[in-house]
Amino acid sequence: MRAKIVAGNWKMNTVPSDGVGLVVDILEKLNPSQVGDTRVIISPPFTHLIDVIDHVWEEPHVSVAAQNCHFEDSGAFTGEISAAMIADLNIDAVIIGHSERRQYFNEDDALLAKKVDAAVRHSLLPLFCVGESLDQRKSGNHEQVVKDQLTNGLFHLSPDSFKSAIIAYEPVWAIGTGETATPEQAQEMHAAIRAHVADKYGAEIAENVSILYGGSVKPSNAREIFSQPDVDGGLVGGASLETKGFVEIVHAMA
Ligand code: G2H
Repeated sequence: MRAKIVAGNWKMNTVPSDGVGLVVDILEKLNPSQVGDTRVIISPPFTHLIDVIDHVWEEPHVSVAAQNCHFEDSGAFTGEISAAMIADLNIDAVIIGHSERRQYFNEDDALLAKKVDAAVRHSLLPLFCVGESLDQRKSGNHEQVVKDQLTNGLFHLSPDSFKSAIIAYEPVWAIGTGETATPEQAQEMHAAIRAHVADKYGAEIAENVSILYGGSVKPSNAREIFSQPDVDGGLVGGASLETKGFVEIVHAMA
C-alpha cells in the first residue's frame, strides 16, 4: 500500500519565529481521526529546520523536509547546505528539482541527478519534482517532458534506492497562479508517470511509489484532486502558510 502524503512547501516565506508559531498551530489543529494514516511533511526554509524538527519529532505522522541540498557533502561552496548537514538534524526528506530551482537557479537534470544521489547517500527521501511549462503542454509534448525529467534526474537509482523516492507532479503553469490542473489532467499525468515507473522498475515498485500533485492546491479543490486513483497526495505551497487551509487540505486526503 503506497503512502498518502500531504507536504507543505513554505518556499522562502516566514521568519523563524513566525514559522515555529505556524507549525505549533498546525500540530494543534490537526485532528488525528481526520488525519488517519496520511503522512504530513512540513518543508520550511533552512533557517527554521532545527526549531521545526524540535516540535515535530514526537509526532508519529509528521516529518520535516528541506527544500534543497547541494550534491557534495562538504567543501568550498559558500552559502550552500549539504545533504549530510540536513540528515544530521534528523530531517527525513529533501525536495529536489522544484520548478523554481530549475527556472531561477538553472538546475538541470544532470545536476538534479547528483542531488538525488546525495540525498540517498544520507538516507534522505528525495521528493523529486517534475512538470511541464504552458508551452510544452500546448504543444502536446507534456508527457514526454515529464518522462524525460524522470529518466534523466531520478531513474539512475537502483530499484532499492528508488523505493525511497516520492514524486511530485507540478505543472509549471499551475504553480502559484491560482490555476489548477483539472482532476482529469492530474490523473492522466499521474497514470503516465506510474506507467513510466513500471517500465523502468516493474509493476510492484510502481504500485508503491507515492505521486503527489502540486500547483495551487487549496481547500476548495483538494478533495477532488486527491480522489483521483493515481494521486496520492499533494505538495502545497501558498495554502500551506495558513493553518486553517493547510489542515483542511490534510483532512481532505484521509
Ligand atoms: C507548487 C506549489 C508547492 P503553490 O510550487 O510546491 O506551490 O501551491 O503555491 O502553487
